[in-house]
Amino acid sequence: TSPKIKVDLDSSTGVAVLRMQSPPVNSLSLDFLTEFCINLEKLEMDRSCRGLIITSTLSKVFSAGLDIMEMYGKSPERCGEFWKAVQEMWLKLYGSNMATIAAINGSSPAGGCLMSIGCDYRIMADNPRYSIGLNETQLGIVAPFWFKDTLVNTVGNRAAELSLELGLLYSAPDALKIGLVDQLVPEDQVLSTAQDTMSKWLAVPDHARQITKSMMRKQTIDKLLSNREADITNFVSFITKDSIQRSLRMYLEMLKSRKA
Ligand code: CO8
Repeated sequence: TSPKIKVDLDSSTGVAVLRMQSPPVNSLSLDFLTEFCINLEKLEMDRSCRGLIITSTLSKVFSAGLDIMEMYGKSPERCGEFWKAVQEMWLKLYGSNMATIAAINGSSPAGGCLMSIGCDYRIMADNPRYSIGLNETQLGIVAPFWFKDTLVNTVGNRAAELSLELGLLYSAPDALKIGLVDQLVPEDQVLSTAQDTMSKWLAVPDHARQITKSMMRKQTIDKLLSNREADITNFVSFITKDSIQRSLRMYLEMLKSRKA
């Protein structure tokens, strides 16, 4: 199978661009997440890499979030393995020593939003058709506490509460208004703006930036680290419930019928 992720590290700037290239929608399957984590780990270990930009090669979609097919009709063992990979992706990204920028050049619901808010900075294409948010409740499922914590850390408690309870997907302009993204730029300038912004982040001495990042994020990360197994058990028992499986099936049918 062809790689779902392509990484280019510019050794002169120390900036890597990670491109998600898994059609049709960069959904986060177990294979995708595994590949993502391996790449992230390699960059993390590479002392010449100081900054990471995450973007998509697909037109219109950054990432559609978790692959719903990984949560539908799968064994509890497989669901557990999948969830562990989702946790790993977030732990690696949220806790990365690199400066990380999401260059959001398309829609970014649910897990795609989690990946974006796991970065240090978000630049989104100024296209009102693109949306971003944690829409889990719309699928009849519940975003786990660490999704919630990451959102609260990004937009504050009130905006997070509204957004999570209603499962809101924000258009790019609305996302900017609540601070879910930091900047909107024309679509063809998303990556170049990310590169320019990265040079500002990398002008700050690494160790000072890293210690500060850790000070801001450590508590949130430790909370999952000390509840990892319980969080997996909780996910598996929730997602394998008949009622939840029915919600997911209805959502999948809605997705398919919306097409045409
Ligand atoms: N997983 C699997 N397949 C998907 C997903 C997905 N997340 N999203 C889209 N697809 C499929 C579609 O069904 C469609 O399949 P097919 O071609 O066979 O009909 C194909 O991908 C293309 O999709 P669209 O035609 O919809 O493409 P568009 O370009 O029109 O739209 C969007 C792209 C905006 C990304 C749209 O596909 C969309 O809104 N997708 C759904 C996104 C979503 O709601 N994701 C939520 C996933 S749940 C999650 O990430 C967190 C779960 C936390 C779990 C907590 C439990 C306790």
